[in-house]
Amino acid sequence: MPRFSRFALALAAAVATTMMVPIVAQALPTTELLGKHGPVVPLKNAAMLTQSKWGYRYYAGQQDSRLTVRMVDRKLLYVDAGTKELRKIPKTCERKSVKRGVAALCKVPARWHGGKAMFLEIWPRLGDDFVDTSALPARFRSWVLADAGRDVVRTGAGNDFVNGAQDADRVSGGSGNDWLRTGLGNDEIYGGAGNDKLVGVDGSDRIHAGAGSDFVGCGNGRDRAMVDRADRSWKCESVARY
Ligand SMILES: [Ca+2]
Ligand SMILES: [Ca+2]
Repeated sequence: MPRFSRFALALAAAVATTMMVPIVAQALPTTELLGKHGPVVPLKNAAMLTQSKWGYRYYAGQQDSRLTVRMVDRKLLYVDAGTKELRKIPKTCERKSVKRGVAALCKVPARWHGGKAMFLEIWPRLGDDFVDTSALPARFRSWVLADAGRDVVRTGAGNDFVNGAQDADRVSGGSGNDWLRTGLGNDEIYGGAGNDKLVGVDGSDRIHAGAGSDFVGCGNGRDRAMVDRADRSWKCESVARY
């Protein structure tokens, strides 16, 4: 076969695969993950931990995760008391037994030594999840996608990102310049110290900007914002100043 035709075939296959993903994803419940090559990875009461080029990524299914990530002996200790099985961990992590749930102790790989920011992506997805990374130092940046469910998320000293997406969530960013977005539902957001971007979107939200020059976007619903002189607010029905 001429080289070009082989290339065109490969390209067509790649396009077909890419196009398949959203179709397959739509047909499946969102509690399942699509593997790299197509097979479905169900995560009923289970979670997975992988390494990405940015850091670590933790995924869980529809159970109510109770995840805490903190530093122990310069390593990252993940404990999820709401998950029964840790299906997969990277080579840099070891499993630890805990009274309730699952745990893994993970090294900080060499590429993130010397204070380089490492991202800890946490996707607890469905369920009423609790995620606490509040004890982490600033070099660790949490990216939490909490999705549906009444979630509680607390992040640490780093510049963190949280998307509460749906339902009533309670999110606090700790120090650092955080971007906290809670989406639908009546949410409560605490920016803490640092220059934060706090966005309530829909529902009647309460937003506490904390210290720093914050942007508070309340959006739809009857919202209440607690701000100081350094902050800007947008579409907040009631604004109280510290
Ligand atoms: Ca933070
Ligand atoms: Ca703040």
